[in-house]
Amino acid sequence: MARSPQGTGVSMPSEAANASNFESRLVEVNTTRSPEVMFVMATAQPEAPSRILSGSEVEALREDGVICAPKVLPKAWVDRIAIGIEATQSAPSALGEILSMRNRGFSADLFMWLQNDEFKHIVFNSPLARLAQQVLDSPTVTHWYDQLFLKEPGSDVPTPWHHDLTFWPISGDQIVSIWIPIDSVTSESSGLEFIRGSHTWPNRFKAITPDYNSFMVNPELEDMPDIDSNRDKYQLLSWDLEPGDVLIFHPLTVHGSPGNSSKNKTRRALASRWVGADVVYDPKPHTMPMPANHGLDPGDQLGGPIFPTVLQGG
Ligand SMILES: O=C(O)CCC(=O)C(=O)O
Repeated sequence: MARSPQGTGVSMPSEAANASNFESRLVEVNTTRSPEVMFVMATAQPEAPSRILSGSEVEALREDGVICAPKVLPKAWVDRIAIGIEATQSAPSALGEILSMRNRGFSADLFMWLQNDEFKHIVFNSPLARLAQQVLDSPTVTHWYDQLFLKEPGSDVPTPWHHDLTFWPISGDQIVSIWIPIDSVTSESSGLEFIRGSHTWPNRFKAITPDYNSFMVNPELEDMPDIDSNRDKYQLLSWDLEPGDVLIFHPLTVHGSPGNSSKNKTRRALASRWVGADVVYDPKPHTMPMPANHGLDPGDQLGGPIFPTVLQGG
């Protein structure tokens, strides 16, 4: 399946207006409900997953930088995420409007839990915090942010090869993403692909978004190599998934996905991102702007009402 070519020579639309719009809209995210969030933090009771991860799954994540964990999320939570996505789709945030390319069947949104009670409930009470806890090796489990990736049937929007850490104004080792499909997913319907072991590479690549947002591109970082023209040189991992299965991956594991070439299968997915106690706020140029009023200074441990610590010490 053809993807947009990556790497040196890719022509990235230089859209200064789009970029500054991107920055200003993210800080507009509604953070006025902080006192309420502090209360929910104090009463959070995350459920257990359908099963705990096996020792070999945790070990494979450490070795490969990604695992597929089948049958870990109870159906009730998958259904709840679907309800949240529907609400986000009918009332996207200002940022969601910017990130989505609806005319090409692609919708995205970020920090949905700050706007949407369904996602708030998912952050504080779903099994996601406990799943993260199993792999973070940290006394605390803190929610970083949530993100929607939806590709309608026929969407020609690939997710370019990238790793996540260079998008983010944080640093530390204890960071994990859980990617949760709401629909069954195959490579035809935009299944994610990962390069096995790439989380150990020393490279730090430019952050390329699906809309090639120029705000995010740090000229000091490396271009992603042209993976699609050299697929036989890499160990690529991908899985067919059913609702209830999740992918768990390291923030430096290189990954991407093609457009959705299926004729009738929408591909809805929630990326739920979590950090442990060693992760600090580390603002850098060309990284994702943060919602206003997070209250953190450079070097502060990630936490507070915008980045709630959902599990403390077990
Ligand atoms: O769903 C996708 O296509 C991209 C997901 C992704 O890149 C991520 O969750 O980091």
